[in-house]
Amino acid sequence: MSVQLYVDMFSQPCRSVYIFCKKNNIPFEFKDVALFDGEHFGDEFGKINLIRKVPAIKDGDFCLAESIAILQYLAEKYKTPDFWYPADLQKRARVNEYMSWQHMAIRWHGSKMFWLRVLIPKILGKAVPQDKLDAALEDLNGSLKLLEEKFIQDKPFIAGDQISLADLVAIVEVMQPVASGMDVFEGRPKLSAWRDRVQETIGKELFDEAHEKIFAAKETVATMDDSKLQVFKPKVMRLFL
Ligand SMILES: N[C@@H](CCC(=O)N[C@@H](CS)C(=O)NCC(=O)O)C(=O)O
Repeated sequence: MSVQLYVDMFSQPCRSVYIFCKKNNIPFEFKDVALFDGEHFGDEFGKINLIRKVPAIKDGDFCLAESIAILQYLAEKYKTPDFWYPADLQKRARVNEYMSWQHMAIRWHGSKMFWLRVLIPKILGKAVPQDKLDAALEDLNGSLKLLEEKFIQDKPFIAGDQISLADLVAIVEVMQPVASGMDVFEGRPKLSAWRDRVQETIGKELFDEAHEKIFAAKETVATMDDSKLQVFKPKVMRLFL
């Protein structure tokens, strides 16, 4: 029986799980959960993940949330090539180190940039104040610097010579501000070369397919009915402004 994958491809962690399954020929059933239609608040999804966030999976009777836990579960269940989640204690720890750090760093700062540049102006009907954008940029720059200097260093990939879950988790987050129209690679040759290696290893076709929806997001949001996004307003005001 194949795994049911509950995802919305706007979402970075959904893209990492999707790419991982495709790249490793893990059989799955794609279950689209349209976040902007509030489908994650419905009864059906509530039975899969009470946290009401994507991604989530259902494997037989077993439901699992949280992209990192899902990636680790799939890597172990399907015995994917060792480099994804190395058995070697210290290599695995290096992968875990990145995956533990990224939630409140690249993920938070890259997402915030996307919300401030694409979604919030649409929700509020006006541009975000420049000081908020400047502060968010400073945070994102700080995280990107750490990604380069602490995690990539002079290695081809985060855990060494081969791609791992850490690179996959990293690239989908780095692409989120890019989809808002920012070139985060400009002036960062180390990050650009790493991005090229990760893209090449994943395969450009799969990489582009997984990112198609987020790269169309600016246009999708611009033409979206304003009222549709108002449900996010209280959360946005609390988190980002
Ligand atoms: N830590 C979670 C984060 C999941 C998450 O934040 N998902 C977002 C999309 S990127 C979501 O479902 N948001 C819906 C909401 O907050 O209403 C993971 O890695 O899976």
